[in-house]
Amino acid sequence: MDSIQAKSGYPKLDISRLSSLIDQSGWLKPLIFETVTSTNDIAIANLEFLDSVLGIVVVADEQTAGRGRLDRKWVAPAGSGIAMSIGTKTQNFSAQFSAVPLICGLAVHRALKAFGIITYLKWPNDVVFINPNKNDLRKVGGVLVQLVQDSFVIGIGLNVDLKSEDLPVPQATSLHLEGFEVRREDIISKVLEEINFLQHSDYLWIDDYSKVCVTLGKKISVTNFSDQTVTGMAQKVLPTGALVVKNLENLYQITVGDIVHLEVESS
Ligand code: BT5
Repeated sequence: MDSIQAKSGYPKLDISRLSSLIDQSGWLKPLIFETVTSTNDIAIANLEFLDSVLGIVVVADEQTAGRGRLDRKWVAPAGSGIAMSIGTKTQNFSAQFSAVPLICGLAVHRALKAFGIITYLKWPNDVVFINPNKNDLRKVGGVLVQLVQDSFVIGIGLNVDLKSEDLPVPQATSLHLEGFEVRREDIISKVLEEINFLQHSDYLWIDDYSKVCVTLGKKISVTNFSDQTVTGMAQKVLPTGALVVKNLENLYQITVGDIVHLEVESS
């Protein structure tokens, strides 16, 4: 399987190796595909497995309709990165829905750190590198969590081998472009291990999340679904996952929205 090239020129997933790595995790049923619309869609269609297993994980080489939040798109050529979705009952998670994207972003951060790769988190769900020369953020991954009846479907996208000519947006990057070469199967396995650890434990995720969250301490502007914009200082993250933003008039708890950092990043 390893030697076969995906149609984009990126290597295909090594399905037998990936299956055996996932089997070792002991709690997940793997569903691995060449092409799907969105791994979240396939996970949602297979949630009935959760009557007999603790979790399912859907992995695909290619998504034809990968999704971000708010109907945005997640775009990546076949084989260039990780597209995976985990389905698990909400009762397996000690945190509530609005905190799950943050915890899973932290799981990606922790998994990459195990390979010597230091990433940061932009509230709520972006996994980023800080470019020390230009003081800007480059997005390497994102998390999309859906609540479907009594289950969470946790979608994770990560650019691994993506080359510069295939970048979907200028502010994107990949592990390869940042100088790291790691096999996708190994990263997937580590991310699953971290999610399993974080979902069950009483681990105080907020402290660790806050240490790597580039949004905290920054002057930001955030726009919610109703197009209301709040500008202020991002102060802290609450156990609900909400971001506390303070300005001269008020203290706001933001649970959903897009953040614009109004100052340059410090490295
Ligand atoms: C996210 O949304 O960042 C969540 C992305 C989750 C993708 C995974 S892949 C597996 C699973 N199945 C799915 O269908 N989805 C999940 P958001 O914060 O809304 O960011 C979306 C924005 O990121 C887009 O509007 C683009 O600007 C940018 N973008 C799209 N593709 C990208 C990529 N490959 N790398 C970096 N940025 C990208």
